[in-house]
Order: sequence, then structure tokens, then C-alpha cells
Amino acid sequence: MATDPLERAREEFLAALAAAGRDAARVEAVRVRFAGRRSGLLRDLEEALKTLPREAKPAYGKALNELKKLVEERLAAAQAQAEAAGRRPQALDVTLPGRRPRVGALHPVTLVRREIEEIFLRMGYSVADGPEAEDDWHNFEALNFPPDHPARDSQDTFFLAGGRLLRTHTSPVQIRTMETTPPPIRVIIPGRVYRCDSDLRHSPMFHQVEGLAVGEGITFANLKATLEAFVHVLFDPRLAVRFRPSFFPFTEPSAEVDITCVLCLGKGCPMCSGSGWIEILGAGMVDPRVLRACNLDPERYSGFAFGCGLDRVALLKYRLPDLRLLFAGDERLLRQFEGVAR
Ligand code: 2U9
Repeated sequence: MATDPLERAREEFLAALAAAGRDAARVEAVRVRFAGRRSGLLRDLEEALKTLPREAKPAYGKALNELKKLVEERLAAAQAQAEAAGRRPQALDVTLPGRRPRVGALHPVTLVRREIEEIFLRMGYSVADGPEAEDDWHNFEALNFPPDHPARDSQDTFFLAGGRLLRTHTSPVQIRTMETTPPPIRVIIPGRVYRCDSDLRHSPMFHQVEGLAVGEGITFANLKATLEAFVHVLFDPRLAVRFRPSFFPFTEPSAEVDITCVLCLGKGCPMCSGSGWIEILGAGMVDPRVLRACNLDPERYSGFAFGCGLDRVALLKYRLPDLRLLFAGDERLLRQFEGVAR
């Protein structure tokens, strides 16, 4: 340990600077401690010069100047190094492969909706939509539902404040189309519908697509040909299409439409309960009373209409085992549709 105060200051300075390394804040603290104008050690040593006997001053002054020069130079170098270290970027390996951004997937119901829209657009139809909160006229009255029909019951329909209701089918959009557009009409309406119904096979919200064609001379044969073409493009040209008599308030005659089971191609399997057939559509000729409610003359115009549950079509097309999968929001289902963008 040096006893000379200048030599001791030199050793302390060099040790403190080495300990500060490239840390800018610590280098600054060393500067203040040794070279600070008001209370730095160099200033104190300068003050001490005044108290020395005259003959000792030149040697002390010379040594002090050398020490000042050293402190100045070393501090400047340490400050420059600390600043450079602060600016240096993180090590970057430019040969690493890029991170692929995750793209989302379209929901299976969106995929089948778009596919069905395309099929009908190619047949000259347009796509329409309308409000989900409807009035009694468009959802029931104009569609020839009698006042006491069970579908109008609050057990089956969600009623809203102000006499409105959540549409129970997309049919009110066809009424709105007929009210505002002169025939010929060819339109399909995909959308959400609501029924007060919830169990293993029913969700209170589900998706339908309905179609309507109105014009002069439209017959049941046109309906059959249209639905056969639709089924053959959507599923498989080998499938048979079968019409069974049925009843709906808004169509007469009415039919339920079956196709050959898409899983077993008619052999019989658990999906079709061994029958070889699967019901996928309802259809019929627009009831004359419905045409009249929309101010169309049934003597001049006729039309056909059909309805189809989109969710069920999505299950069949993508071989999904359970309707509830579609509305559970489970990413593991959606991920499987990542590449299927349309
Ligand atoms: C107007 C005239 C007639 C639409 C039709 C069906 C038969 C039908 C069901 C299929 C499965 C609903 O989603 S589902 O539960 N639909 O059976 N829909 S005829 O008929 C109309 C619609 C509007 C003006």
C-alpha cells in the first residue's frame, strides 16, 4: 500500500475504474468521486498543494498534474467503452428460419355455407340476408302459420321486447324479397336462426340455408332437378335423391328430401340407422296463400322453396361425430381446418 497520498489516490482510482467495468453509471460514479469539481479527490489534493512548504511544491505539483492527466485519459476511455457497450445490438443469427405467422381457420359451417353459395350462384341465384330480430308478419303470418300453430308458442320461439322475436327460420327473408322484388326471383338465404330448444341434438341457435325461385311456369320438376344438381355437386354425383310427402304451412305440396347415406353409400351404417338414407332437406311449391300475402298473383306466378340445416351438412361433409362440436369453440377442431381456406 502506497503511503504517498498521490500514489494512494492513483491506486484507488485505477481499482475503482476496473471494478466499474463497462457500466456507464458506475463509470460516472468513479468520475464524480475522483474528478468531481466540487468534492472530487483531485480537488482535495490540489487544495493540499497550498499547505506544502515552498520547496516541496514543484515535485508535488508535477506528480499531481501527471495524476490528473491519467485520470482524465482513463475516464474518457472508460466512458467511450461503456457507451459502445450500451449501443451494441443483441447477437442476431440471420441464418435462423423465420417464424411462420399462425393463420386462422374458417369454421366448418362457414366453409359449407360458402360452398353452397357458390353452387347456387353458378345456377343464377343471388345471396340475400335480413334481420335476425323479426316481426310476427314476416316470420309467421305471411308464411301461412295459423294463429294457434305450436311454432308460435313461447315454448318454441324466443320473443323479444316490443312484440319482436328471434327468427325461427330464414324464410322471413324470402317474404321480404317477394315484397320488394318483382319475379323472376332466384335467391338463397344462409343465416342464423333461433329456437327455444336445447338437448343432445338441438342447439338454441343453428344455421340454415333456404332457397326460393318464383316466376312463370315453375314446376315441381324444376325443384327436383335443382336439388339433385345441388346434392351431386356438394356431396357426390353417385347419390340418389328421394322425395317423401310431408307438410309445411308455407309449401303445397311439401316434401322431405333424403339422399343416399354419404358414409355407407346406401349399404346401411350407424349414421343412417341402417336405412341407407339420410334426410337433409325440406322443400315444396310455395303455397298460393304465401304468394298472395306478398301481393303476387298465384294464377300467374308459381315457385319452389327449400330449406336445409347447414350444421348438419357440415357434420356430414367433414364426418364430425357430434353437433355440439360446432359450437364448443374448441381450437382442436378449428385447427384441423387451417389449410381448408376458400
Ligand atoms: C317461403 C316459402 C317457402 C322453405 C322450406 C323447409 C321446407 C324445411 C327445414 C330443413 C331443416 C328447416 O333447418 S331445418 O330444420 N326446412 O323443411 N323449408 S320448405 O320454404 C319456404 C320458405 C319461404 C316464402
